[in-house]
Parts: sequence; structure tokens; C-alpha cells
Amino acid sequence: MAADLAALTAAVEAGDRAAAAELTRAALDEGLDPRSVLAAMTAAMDAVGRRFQDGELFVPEMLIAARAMKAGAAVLEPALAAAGVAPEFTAVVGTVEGDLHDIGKSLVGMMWRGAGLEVVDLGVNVPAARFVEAARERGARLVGLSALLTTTMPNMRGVVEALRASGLPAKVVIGGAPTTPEFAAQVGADGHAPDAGAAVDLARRLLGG
Ligand code: B12
Repeated sequence: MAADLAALTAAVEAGDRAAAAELTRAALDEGLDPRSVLAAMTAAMDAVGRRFQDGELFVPEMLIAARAMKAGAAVLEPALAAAGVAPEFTAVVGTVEGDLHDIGKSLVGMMWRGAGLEVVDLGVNVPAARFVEAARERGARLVGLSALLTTTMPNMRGVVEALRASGLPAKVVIGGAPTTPEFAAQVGADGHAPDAGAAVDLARRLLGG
């Protein structure tokens, strides 16, 4: 199969898992930058989000598109990681309690791996205590919190507070579509990034890289 990023966007949007994986593989085989392959898939998720908002499609279609993106992302991940160097710092990443959206968080984790961090992905619906436990066990220097729902954003404050109370040295950063730098400041986080690329710059800045 020939590399075709427009077809990849269309495959993710249509929820075609097999095509998403194959087109990702083809793009990598032809030497395309893994970041542009990632961008083709995130464009599809943006389109899906807009169509959901406009009432053109519903949760099942969103979920199917999300699964197609994950299929492509699974192929892409080693290529992103290969761009990095040996991990110097460990980061913990997860989606806060009550929230099941994991695509953005997983992308941030992938990009951080690509930037040379060791990443512990705690998954979704993660309680504050679990973030603290993992940060302590793994000696994390960075903790990333994701929330996609306005109803779960407030849970970020509890995680930041629990991490501060633990006395661990980890920096805490937040992200997810409804979050803003102002909100990050309000909950006492060390930073905010609007997308996975900016999350890499932010991590580097906070870790002094
Ligand atoms: C896919 C999707 C789903 C899938 C999730 C599948 C999965 N495995 O993740 C499913 C179908 C399960 C789902 C369910 C629901 N969803 Co939904 N979903 C979406 C959708 C379409 C895309 C989200 C996504 O993956 N975007 C692509 C990724 C790449 O973008 P991202 O997450 O924003 O992440 C980027 C940045 O934000 C940032 N980032 C993200 N996390 C982090 C973390 C850190 C540390 C940093 C630095 C940066 C960072 O970097 C990422 C990469 O660039 C959005 C619409 C949208 N466009 O956002 C709605 C959306 C988030 N969902 C919405 C809703 C309402 C729901 C449901 C309540 C629907 C329902 N009635 O059941 C449930 C909630 C379930 C729950 N408890 O969580 C609303 C939220 C509205 C609101 N104001 O709160 C949205 C905005 C749709 C809409 N327009 O109404 N959803």
C-alpha cells in the first residue's frame, strides 16, 4: 500500500482500523516523518469531534474512530520512540478520575517517549492516590494529567494537591481540550500544553532539557 496521509485521515474518520494501521505502516515505510503521520490522524479526530458537536454522528461512531486511531497509533509508537534517546527522566501520565478519554493522553505519552522520557501510562479514570503512588514508586520527575470533560477538570486540583502534600519533587502538567493555562495556574499545576507537540516543549522546559 502506498503512503497517503489524506487516506489515513479518511480511514481514521471512517473508523477503519485495518486501513488506519496499514496506511500508517506504509507512511513509515516510505520514510515520512512520524509527526506528520500523527497529525493526519489527529486531524481526523478533530473532524469527528466537530461532526459530533454538529449532531452528524454519535458516540458509537466516535468510539469506532477512536479505535481506528489507536490501531494507527500502535504502529506509529515505536517510530516516535525511536526518535528519542535513552530515558533520563520518568514521567507518569493518566486521565483523571471520572474521565474515560485516553487518546490525547496516550499521544502525549507517545510524544514524551519520543522525546526520550520513560513513560508510565496509568490509563484512564485514575484516582489522585494512584498518581501519587506511581510517582513515588517510579521516582517520576513529571506527572501529566489529562481531562476532556468540563465535569472532570476539577478533579485535577485534587491530584495536584495530593502530589504537593506527598512532598515528591515531580512537576505536574495538565492538558486536554477544555483546559487552559489559566486553569492550570488556578489548580496549582506547573504548566499546561494545548497539544502533544507543545507537551514535549513543556516537559523539556520543566526538566531543564
Ligand atoms: C473520542 C471521543 C470520545 C470517545 C473516547 C474514546 C477514547 N478511547 O478516548 C468516547 C466515545 C468513549 C467518548 C465518550 C464521551 N464523551 Co467524548 N469525545 C471524543 C472526541 C470526539 C475526541 C477526543 C479525542 O480523542 N481527541 C483527539 C485528541 C488527540 O485530542 P485531545 O484529547 O484534546 O488531546 C490533545 C490535547 O488536548 C493535549 N492533551 C491531552 N491530554 C493531555 C495531557 C497533558 C499532560 C498535556 C500536557 C496535554 C494533553 O494533547 C493531546 C494531543 O495533541 C471529543 C471531541 C474533541 N474533538 O475533543 C469528544 C468530547 C470530549 N466528548 C464529550 C462527551 C460529552 C462525552 C460523553 C459524556 C458522551 C456521552 N454522552 O456519553 C462520554 C464521556 C465518557 C467519560 N466518562 O469519559 C464532549 C465533552 C464536552 C464537555 N464540555 O465536557 C466532547 C468535547 C464532544 C463534544 N463536542 O461535545 N468520547
